[in-house]
Amino acid sequence: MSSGPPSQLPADFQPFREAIEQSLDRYTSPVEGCPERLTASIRYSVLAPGKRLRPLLVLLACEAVCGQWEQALPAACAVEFIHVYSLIHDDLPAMDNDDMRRGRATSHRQFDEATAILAGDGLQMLAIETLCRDIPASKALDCCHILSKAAGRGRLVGGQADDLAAEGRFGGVREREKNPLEFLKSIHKRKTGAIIEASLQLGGVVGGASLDHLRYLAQYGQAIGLAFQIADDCLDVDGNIDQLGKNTRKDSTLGKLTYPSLLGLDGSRRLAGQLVRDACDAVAVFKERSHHLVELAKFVVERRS
Ligand code: GRG
Repeated sequence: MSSGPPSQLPADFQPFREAIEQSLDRYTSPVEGCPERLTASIRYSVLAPGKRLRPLLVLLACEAVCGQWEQALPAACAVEFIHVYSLIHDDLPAMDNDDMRRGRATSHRQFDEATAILAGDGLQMLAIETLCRDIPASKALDCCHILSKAAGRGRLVGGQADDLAAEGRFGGVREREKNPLEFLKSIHKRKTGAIIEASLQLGGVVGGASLDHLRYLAQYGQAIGLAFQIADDCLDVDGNIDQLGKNTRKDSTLGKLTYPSLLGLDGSRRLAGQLVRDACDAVAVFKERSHHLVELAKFVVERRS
């Protein structure tokens, strides 16, 4: 284990990362009936340089519960497909209206809006198709349930809707005025946290985790999900556009409710640090096998991109 918190992932993550990249490439290769332009747009967004945080979490959770992490690759890709769809749709003019993502033009800028919408739609179904086909039948139903629930109206989509409402859009009542910190937590628990928590659960299920072990993984996921969002808010304030590959200072420009706006930068970073310690405590039960999860938790708050 490295002594200090890593700002880049250590070299021993390389085998996981390579396996993820190869699998993403394979799963997004052309299929009959999918127009070339749609395949190109899907591959453009999926194969763009992302951190692969969520697929890594799937593999590391599987490893922590003594599973064979290679068997969790379909679930790792499925969760990345959902994540990428959410980024493509979030960037659309009707949502965040962004022109840069992962250091490149956003999908609707590179292609067009209809293509970007369809790429996102295609990725949602590719996620479910991948789980149904490539996870053993005894575990596929649980995996589909976990991922579809996390990506659904009560979590990812609901959190996104409330986030828009907080900006006074989506016909929004300004709930944020009543208890801003609780409102912010509730949005991010759904919008960011749910998919991160689901990643841990998917890895656990594929690895054959007991119910107790699934609970510890979920606790780790909830803590780093929130820490990740806090770090993201901080990077919007003090991050560098070249390192991040996306526009910064958007939140403050839009007057968005964020952790730094409520707790200040130092207070936000302190809270993120505490959450990382909570996450590491939750997986201490896995002893040496939690080593990579601990490294990744540190990376989540120390990253500069
Ligand atoms: C459209 C239903 C729907 C939801 C969109 C993903 C999302 C919800 C919004 C993106 C805006 C945002 C800042 C979300 C919070 C943090 C987040 C998900 C950041 C992006 O994830 P990273 O940093 O991205 O892991 P990479 O590109 O590295 O995979």
